[in-house]
Amino acid sequence: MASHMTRRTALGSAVALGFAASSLGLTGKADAQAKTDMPAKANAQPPTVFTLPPLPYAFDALQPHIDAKTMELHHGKHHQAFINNLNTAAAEYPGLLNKPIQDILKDLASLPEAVRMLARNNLGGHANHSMYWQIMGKPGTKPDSEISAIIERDFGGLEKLQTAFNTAAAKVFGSGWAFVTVSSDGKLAIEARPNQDSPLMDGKRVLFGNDVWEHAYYLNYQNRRPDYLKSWWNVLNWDKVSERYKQAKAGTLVI
Ligand code: MN3
Repeated sequence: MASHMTRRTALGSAVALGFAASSLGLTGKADAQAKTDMPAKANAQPPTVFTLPPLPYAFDALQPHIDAKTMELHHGKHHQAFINNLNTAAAEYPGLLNKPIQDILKDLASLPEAVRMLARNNLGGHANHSMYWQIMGKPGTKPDSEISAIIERDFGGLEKLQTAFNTAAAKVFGSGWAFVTVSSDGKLAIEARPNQDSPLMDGKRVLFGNDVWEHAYYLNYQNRRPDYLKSWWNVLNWDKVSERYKQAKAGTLVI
């Protein structure tokens, strides 16, 4: 009974968030608001609506490192497809996706088998891409002193991080992602994952990550994934990375 109520309380927060872009990084606050505004009614479950977070910059903002056409298709078609699939699933399986995204992803095993792979791929894809848009931006930012010190401590410096990260990303066979995860005490680690899997699926938090599906780079780089990986560091928004690092340590980083 107690767990049932916990689940109901969680429902309200996910619905209110709708997982819009505005919720990124702000979930702690929105969550608290939702819990006080939305009483847990037994028979009032609005359908979960997933929305595509707007790109926080123009399609051509990352040129020449990532071209405008790639960004337009990647955001407007690939990410949108995850959103469409999730909305179809949310209508077909009422209630199952009505929880904060990070809570669903860390407990995929509890979902019915019919929904599990769908959630793994599409909710994973939604989380990964929402993070990816956020941590990129106009070229030119630099790691601040706090992040620089952490990178020095955990990797021996930025160049070593970049080399290790790019090596992990280059080794992804087929489609997948490379991530830098951040623990609650601020320790960084590199992880590669296949498909749309995410460290969120192990309850971890992602500081930043790079998409190494071919759709992320093929128009410009074709088979030259290493060139994309190298160039991608130019568009990593270090200001955003710092913000996410602080949120991770404060326990407010969501996805
Ligand atoms: Mn992608």
